[in-house]
Amino acid sequence: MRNRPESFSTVAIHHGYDPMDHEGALTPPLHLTSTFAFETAEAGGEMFEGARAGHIYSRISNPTTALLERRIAALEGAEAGLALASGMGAISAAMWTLLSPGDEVILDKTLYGCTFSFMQHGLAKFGIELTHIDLTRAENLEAAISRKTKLVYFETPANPNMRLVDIRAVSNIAHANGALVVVDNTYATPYLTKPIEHGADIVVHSATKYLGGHGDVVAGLLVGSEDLVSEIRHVGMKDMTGAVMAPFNAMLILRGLKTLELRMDRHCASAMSVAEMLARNEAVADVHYPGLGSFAQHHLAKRQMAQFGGMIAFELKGGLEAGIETMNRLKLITRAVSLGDAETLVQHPASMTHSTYTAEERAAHGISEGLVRLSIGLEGIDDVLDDLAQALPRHPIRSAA
Ligand code: 7XF
Repeated sequence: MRNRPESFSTVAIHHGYDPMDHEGALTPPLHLTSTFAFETAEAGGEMFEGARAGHIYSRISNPTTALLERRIAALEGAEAGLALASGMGAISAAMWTLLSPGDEVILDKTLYGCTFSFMQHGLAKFGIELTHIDLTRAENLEAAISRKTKLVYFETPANPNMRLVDIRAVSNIAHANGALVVVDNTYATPYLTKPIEHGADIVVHSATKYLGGHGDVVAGLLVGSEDLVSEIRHVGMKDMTGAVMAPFNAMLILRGLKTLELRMDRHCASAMSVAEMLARNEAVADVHYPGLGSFAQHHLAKRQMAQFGGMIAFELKGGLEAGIETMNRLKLITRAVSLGDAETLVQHPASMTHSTYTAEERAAHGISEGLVRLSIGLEGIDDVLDDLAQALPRHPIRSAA
């Protein structure tokens, strides 16, 4: 017997499925069924009571989504997983389940636009108190946390400005004060960071991104302990949001996971090349990429991430106007929101993904108006570099010295 754990790709390809249990089918069957037959009336009643295992109805569970749930849990190093209709479905189902009026949530300053909006305008409407602090300095949490703090929530790297949060340091402080830690791991994926191993309680994903990987599905996942995930399944997903993942979408995510490691290796290597090229370009004022030595949290990135990811944010010396002009000159790189696809995508957070913030809120939350976001895809790197080079404002390239 092996005495080492299976490698990431092996888990992503095989975990939780034996073809011999399914007439030899190499690919897991797609269970397109809304409901499941009970052998007897008593058996059905027992399943509803929780006294007997089995599938009841596909808003609660389904064999195809259940396989995906086992796989994402194994990849994240968690006890259990849950598949939901979208990343926002995962986030909202978790929050509705875990919070009550009067509770406080402490959040990092920078969050994806609709997450910010859900918290600020959704949760706040129901008497939940939201406190944004700069979690890039864990000591800020020590000062802000109190008995009413139920949960600490952040993204690392954060969308769109790439800020990192030290998961271990924040989790230690949160747990010492009785609060749960929820991490959005969409940018890193479990291939680069496993937040549960650093102390997080729940990890949420927009599986629309790297996990699916092909830009053809909107989906969400979350993982955590058996108890928390079961509660979120039966309260947040089943009753409060109904944000259940369709079995067909689970099949697409299962397919995407098989190549996650290969794709992430390529995304990371190409993003490093692009970040270095941008950092050398005279027209560029700032490049935010955790792999660059100049990145303020480069040391944390090396400690917490296996590689530095496929996302880059940058600002031009010419500011917003130069950024928009550059975006419009791109020929191969596609102007589109979303990320983690085979295609390299470019978007302008202030007017697109983060337009849910007011201009004042963006300023207060560290999202500058001129920021341009790149999701580096899987094309030949020279083609991506050439496209960027022809689109950037014409300035002499800085000498290497
Ligand atoms: O509900 P979705 O599957 O779109 O996921 C929401 C979501 C949650 N967390 C993070 C870190 C995300 O980036 C997203 C979706 N972000 C896309 C983007 O930033 O381009 C959405 C396009 S408006």
